[in-house]
Amino acid sequence: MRRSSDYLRLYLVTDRDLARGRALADVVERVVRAGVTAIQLREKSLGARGFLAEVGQIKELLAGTGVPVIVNDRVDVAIAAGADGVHVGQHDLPAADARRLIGPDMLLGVSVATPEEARAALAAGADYLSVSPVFLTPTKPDARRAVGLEGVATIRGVVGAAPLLAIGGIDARNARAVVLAGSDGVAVVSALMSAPDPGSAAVVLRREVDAGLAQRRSP
Ligand code: TZP
Ligand code: MG
Repeated sequence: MRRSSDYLRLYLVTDRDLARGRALADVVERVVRAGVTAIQLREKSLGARGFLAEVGQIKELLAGTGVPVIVNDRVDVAIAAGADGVHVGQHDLPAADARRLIGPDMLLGVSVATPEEARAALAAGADYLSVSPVFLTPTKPDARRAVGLEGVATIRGVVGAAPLLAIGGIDARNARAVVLAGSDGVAVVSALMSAPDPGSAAVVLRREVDAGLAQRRSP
């Protein structure tokens, strides 16, 4: 289990439909050069073969960077591709089953919205939790009720120092507040995928996160 939460500082969740026609690998390469610390590949319509090929391509692209490649939902694809981790929600394979299948070394992330879900995910072997959704977002219209900054603070209050991420409606205007509320970083889709210049958007977001973390650590 990784103890450091540095890889959660700026976490891109991909959505090829929001990439303004750019190739996914192109966006990933640009944002990683600009300070993104983790990539979650999220593919809701690709079959297993296509998804496997995509994970392989992005892994190759990021080899040697130290930036983990995490697969959304598909534990089988994550294992077959040799990904660095897998991320599951409350309606996916239960965290304990995912942990059993991936073994002790791959990263396991779990989306949570309540203190109970957070405690259960940690007990099941999650390496990090993602508070989801913080704000309402058109990127995931079926997301549950937004928990707000208060939700992030409440979950931080019950998980101690466990690595904590937050997702949903986060951009450069609110990223620092999300970190000040207790998150160790921010996960974004549209703020990077749809940005006219994803590299500069990543620089600004990363600056906001780092400023929030510095402020939280020495108020
Ligand atoms: N899970 C909860 S909200 C969300 C996901 C994948 C979408 C976040 O998208 P955006 O564009 O960063 O608001
Ligand atoms: Mg899911």
